[in-house]
Parts: sequence; structure tokens; C-alpha cells
Amino acid sequence: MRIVDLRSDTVTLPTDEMRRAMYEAELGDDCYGEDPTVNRLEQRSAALLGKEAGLFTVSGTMSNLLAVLTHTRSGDEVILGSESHILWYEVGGSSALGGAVLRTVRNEEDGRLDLRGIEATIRPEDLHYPPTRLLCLENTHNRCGGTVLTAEYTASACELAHRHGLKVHLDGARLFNAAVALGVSAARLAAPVDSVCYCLSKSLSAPVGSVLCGSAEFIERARKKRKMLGGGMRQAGVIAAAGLVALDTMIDRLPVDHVNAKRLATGLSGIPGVSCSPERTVTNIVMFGLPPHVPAGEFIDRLFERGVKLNHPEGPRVRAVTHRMVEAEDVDWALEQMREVVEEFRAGRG
Ligand code: TLP
Repeated sequence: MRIVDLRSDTVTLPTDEMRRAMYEAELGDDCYGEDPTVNRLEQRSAALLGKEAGLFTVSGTMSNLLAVLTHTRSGDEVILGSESHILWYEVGGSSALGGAVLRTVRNEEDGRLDLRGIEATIRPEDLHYPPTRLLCLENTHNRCGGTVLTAEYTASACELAHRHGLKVHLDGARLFNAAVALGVSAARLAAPVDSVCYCLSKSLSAPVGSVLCGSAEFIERARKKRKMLGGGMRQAGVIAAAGLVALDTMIDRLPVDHVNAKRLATGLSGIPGVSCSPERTVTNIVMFGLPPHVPAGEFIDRLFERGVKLNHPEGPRVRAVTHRMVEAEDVDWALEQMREVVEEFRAGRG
């Protein structure tokens, strides 16, 4: 049966070249700093993002948690977007394990946080207030549909945060998608932030991992916190090797995913009653709304039976993500299935 999996780019499998590199990887005990492959991945990542040092972690969730744990102390306040991944999908770890007080500013549709909104949320010194210490941004923005933050916006937000004594962490799980879409380097997008992480296991197609980057001093402290969380991984070069191949081979092909996402969005906008903005689809995430007579849960279950996989949405919009294992013909076939299922509901066969 033909399967087109649009649930996430996290479903991508490692390439043959990645598997070969994993088999042949030079290894050592990373807790002694002796895994040459991990060291190479960390140094390479830091150089790509224009930071002094990098730290290989098991996941984006762990990188973000380490950033919060390292930038703040228990009881400090963190400002972040109302739609941010850290708030929605990281099991409340920043609060549960870091004691962070999370305070949200509403995300604009394009993933930005209004600068005046941020400024109004930063607390002045007062006996009653927790100190505001950290601002978190997200680029590309997952729940806002893969939207991008420009280098100029990021610089303005950082200037504001730094003026008030806050640090800035950038959740750049898909930062290379943003860089490719904007035609600027990832280093430029990350230049003004104090820490940034990107993921190897999403659009870059590696099986596992994320890298947190920042100053050498910050990374040294984060390394200790990683150990505390049980994230000291020993011969982690086995997975870092795939990450190095991902950096070599996967960044240049990201525009293909963006073109396919635009193709999907354009097709969806042509299905009667479906709402989708191709012009807002700038990376590999497509958000769309269904006609009122089509219940999302049933729509997704029916597509699943036909071989098109989508996640059940939490809100009114459904998400579809393109990636290395989805070709243009797969997009066209998935669109055909979606058109037919919508038509089934319209014809009362729902
Ligand atoms: N996002 C996943 C799910 O958790 C929703 C997905 O399928 O998109 N930051 C951002 C912006 C992310 O999108 C994700 C993963 C993470 C962090 C966490 O990364 P992992 O899954 O490696 O912990």
C-alpha cells in the first residue's frame, strides 16, 4: 500500500550514506571528551551557527530545557510565545525541572512577538515579582506554520531583551529551513542570540539529535546540566556521524521540501471549502482549515485508511509537513485523496 506520511519531518529515515557513516564512525567516551565524531559535530555546528561552542543532545526538547536551566535559576521568569513549542510540547519541563515561571506574549501569525508586548511583559525590580531573565524565540515557527523570523526582527528583539538584562534563546529546530527560505546564513539568523539549538532529526533527516550552541562558558555549564539529566551519552559518535552527513548533504536540498509544501498548499486552496494560504507557506509546514461539515478527526482517520498520514489537530487547523521522503508526485497523490475525502463528506457519504 502506498503511504505518504505528512505527520512530521521527524519521520524521515537516515540515508544509506548516514548508515555507512554510523557503521564506520570513529568513537570514544564522550564523557571524557574523547569521541572524535561528537567533537567534530559540536565544532562544526558551532561554526555554522557562528557561536564559540556546541553541545550534542538527544533531542530538541533536551536542548531547549538545557538552555532554560543554564540561563535561569529556579523562580526566574521566562518570556516566550503563546504558541511556542517549549510551552506546548515539552511536557512543562522548564517549570517542572527548572522552576521557571513561564510568561507568554501572544504570537503574531508570522511567529513574531510584538516588541512592545515583550517590553510591557518584562518586569521591573519589585519585591513581589520574579525576576525576568530570559526571552525565547522560535525560528521557523512550528505552530505558526513554518513561518520565519528575519535577521532584522531577531536583532531588534535581542537588542530590547539585552537592554533589559535578559538573555535570549532561539529554538531553531528548523533554523536551516529558515536560512534557506530567507537566503541568509543560519549564523546571521543566530548572531544576536545568546544560545541557539537546531535539530538533526527533523528536516535534515538524521535519526537522532540536536545541537545547542553558545559561548564556551555557557556550553560548559550546559554540559554539566546535560550530565545531570542523564544525557551523557558515551560513544555517541555512532549517531553524531549521521548528523555530520546530514549537515553535508541535507541543507542544500531543503528548497525541494519548500517547493513541495507550496505545491501542497496551492492544491489544498483549490479544494472547495478548504482554507489554506500558499503565500504564507514559506518553508516545509502547511496549515489548513477544513470546511465546517468535515470533522477533522474523521477526515484524518479516513485519509489514514487511504495511506495519507496526518496528525490529529489540537485546534481548528490541520498540519502537513513535507520532507525528504515526500516527492512532488506524493504531494499530488495525497491531494487527490484529500479532495476525494472532502467530496465524500459533501455528498453526504460522511
Ligand atoms: N516538534 C515535533 C513535535 O514535538 C510537535 C514536530 O513534529 O514538529 N522545537 C520545535 C520548534 C519543534 O518543532 C520540535 C519538535 C522541538 C523543538 C522538539 O524536538 P524533539 O522532538 O527532538 O524533542
